[in-house]
Amino acid sequence: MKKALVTGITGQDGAYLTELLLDKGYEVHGIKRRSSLFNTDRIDHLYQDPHVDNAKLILHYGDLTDSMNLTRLIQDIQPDEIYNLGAMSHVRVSFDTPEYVANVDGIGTLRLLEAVRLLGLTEKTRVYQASTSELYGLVQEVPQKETTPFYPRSPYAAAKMYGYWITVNYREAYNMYACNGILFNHESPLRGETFVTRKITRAVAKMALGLQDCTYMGNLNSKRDWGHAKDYVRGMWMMLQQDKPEDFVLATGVTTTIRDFIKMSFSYVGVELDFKGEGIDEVAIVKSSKNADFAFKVGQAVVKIDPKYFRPTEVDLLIGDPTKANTKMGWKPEYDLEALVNEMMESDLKLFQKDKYLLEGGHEILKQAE
Ligand code: NDP
Ligand code: GDR
Repeated sequence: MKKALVTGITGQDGAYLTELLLDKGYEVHGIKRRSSLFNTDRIDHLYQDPHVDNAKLILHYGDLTDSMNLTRLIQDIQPDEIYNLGAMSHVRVSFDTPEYVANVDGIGTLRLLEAVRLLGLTEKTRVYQASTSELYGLVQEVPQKETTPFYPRSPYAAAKMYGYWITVNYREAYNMYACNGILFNHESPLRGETFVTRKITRAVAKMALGLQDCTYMGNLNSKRDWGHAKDYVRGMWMMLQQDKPEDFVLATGVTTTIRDFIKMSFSYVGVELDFKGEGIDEVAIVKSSKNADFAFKVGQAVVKIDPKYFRPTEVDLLIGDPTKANTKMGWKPEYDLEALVNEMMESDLKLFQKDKYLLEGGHEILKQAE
């Protein structure tokens, strides 16, 4: 039985990857951070009682800023595969916490690789590093592929750039099986609430159910190549099953503006939008609403701009070329954008239906910052 160690197991990708690895018969060890509230919502459905023999999912407290913790865990677990998914992964927030992001996303990667080396596990343990299309940043070439030059545009991307190169360096210097997955944006119903797709599907669901009138967004012009996280975690696993370690781009090859993602999400609830104005004055207004069960009114301003969501430097266009992953590993995405939007909308409508029942029953619904 293979053993995997997953950092970032409580995140979106950690949850889908854990499900996949357990299905494949792995014993999965995950590092979770201590927090003052439970933070395992995304993997609670996979929980196994550690008091019962043969638990295949084992959680450990830890942190990518703590070398001793990482070294001890790797020594105890002796993993066949490490998936380094842990990161402060929000690009906008990385401008507010640049030093922390460098420590976790950059040096954290080094801590793991060096622990594997110092423990003499370079021949046993394979390492997957969660690299990102944000490395491409300012457009140098489209579509972006493994050979496209990097030009990071945020503290997050700069930290991930260190993670990328230190992974390549440990592969070359110590003959380790270590590889980078350069993954383009991937989303799902488990996506963090403040990333743009989930922010949109949550807001549309709340508005449809009459729980909110309007949402505030940032730059609607940027374009992203969005896939489904389920497809992408399958690609991560495939990268660690090859004969030799290499870096791969995972992407769909289709790019879409934020504005079009908004249109698609509203279309799921039968609403057609009119976009008026430009820049910070842009507003999306309900032009027609076909589904009488939902709370939209013609003329309702549903999306407005708040410059606080703008980034000091933006990544305008991402579109990936997944040819190498397709030809060398046989990877291709099964979901298209419409199927992704539909799944996210369906899930968020269900989620907020609960709030609606609570409200109707006289209970208070608390608001959260987005
Ligand atoms: P999430 O933000 O959903 O999850 C991040 C995970 O990292 C969480 O489990 C979080 O724990 C954990 N984490 C944060 N800080 C630390 C720390 N100091 N020590 C240990 N763990 C920590 O990200 P995703 O699942 O979306 O992404 C997974 C990885 O892939 C990340 O590295 C991300 O940067 C990268 N990536 C993501 C893409 C995407 O589109 N989703 C695309 C390309 C790369 P907690 O739950 O406690 O916050
Ligand atoms: P990104 O994802 O920065 O691509 O990083 P995000 O969903 O945060 O932003 C995508 C684009 O949408 C624009 N945008 C907004 N973004 C957010 N979050 N909130 C808004 O209100 C809003 N309005 C417009 C952004 O400016 C941007 O252009 C994600 C993360 O998962 C990274 O960890 C990962 O590495 C990359 O994808 C690939």
